[in-house]
Amino acid sequence: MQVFERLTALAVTIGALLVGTGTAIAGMGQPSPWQLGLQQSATPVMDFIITFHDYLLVVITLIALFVLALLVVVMVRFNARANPTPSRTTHHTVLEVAWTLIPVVILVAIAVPSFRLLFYQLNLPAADLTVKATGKQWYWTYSYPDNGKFEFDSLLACDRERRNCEPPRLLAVNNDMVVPVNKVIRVQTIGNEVIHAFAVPSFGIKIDAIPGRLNETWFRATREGIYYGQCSELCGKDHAYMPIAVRVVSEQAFAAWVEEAKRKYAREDDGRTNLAAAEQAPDR
Ligand SMILES: [Cu+2]
Repeated sequence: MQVFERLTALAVTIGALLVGTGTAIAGMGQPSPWQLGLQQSATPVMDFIITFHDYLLVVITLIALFVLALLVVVMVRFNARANPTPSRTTHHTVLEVAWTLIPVVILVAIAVPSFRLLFYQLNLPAADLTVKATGKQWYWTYSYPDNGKFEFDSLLACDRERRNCEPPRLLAVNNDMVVPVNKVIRVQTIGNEVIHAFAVPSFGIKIDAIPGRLNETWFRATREGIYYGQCSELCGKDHAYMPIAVRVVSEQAFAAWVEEAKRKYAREDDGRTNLAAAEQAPDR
C-alpha cells in the first residue's frame, strides 16, 4: 500500500502546484509565463473552442479514470496470488455489445459539438469589412480593399540583431493590423512565395496563406485591445520572426485610422508599396 500513499502524495503535490500557479492564466491577447490552458477568448468562435476543450477534458478524464480503475481491479483481484485458479470464460455477449456500443455513443457525443464548431468556423457570416493578409518572407502585408487603395507591411518591432525588441518581445510589430470592435471581419490570406499561416489564438483562427490560392476565415472581436499571433507554418529561416498584431478599436477610432492610413500608406503610382518599411525587413 506504500505505492498508493506515494501516488496520493504525488497527486496532492501536483494539485498544489496547479493551484499555486493559478494566477499564471493567459493574459489577454498574448501568452504569459507558466501559462496553463488556452489564451483568453475575444471572439464567439474562441468561446466555442474553449467550451468544447473543457467538455473534452471532462470526457477524457473520466475515460482515463475508468481505465485506471479497471487496471487496478485487475491487478488487485486477479493476480496469481489472489486468484490462483482463473476462470476459463472466453465470451460474454452483454459485455461485448456494451464495449462496442458505449464507445460509439461517446464518439457521437464528441462528434456532434465538434462538427457544430467546424461549421461555425467555416460558414462565413456576412462580412462588415475585409482585410487581406499576404504572408511574405518574413513579414505580413495588409490591405483593406473595402476602405481604399492602401496597403502596408507589418514587421517585427526589433532591431536587425533582434535585440531591443518592443514588448511583448518577438510579438510586437511596427504596423498593427487595425479593425473595429464587434464587426464581422473577413480575413483573406495568400502566400507570396511559400506557405505561411495566419493564426491569432485569442480569436480562434488559424488559416494557411498559400501562393496562388485565396483562403478566407472570419472573426468578430468583442473586446478592444491588442491581440497577438504568429505565422504558424514553417516558412523559412525567419519563420519565428513574423508575428501578427491585431489592434481592435472603436468604430470611430477605426474610421480615423483609415483616414490616416490612406495618407500614410498611399500606394505609389508604380504599384510598389511602403518601401521604407520593407527595407527594414530583417536580413533581406
Ligand atoms: Cu511564415
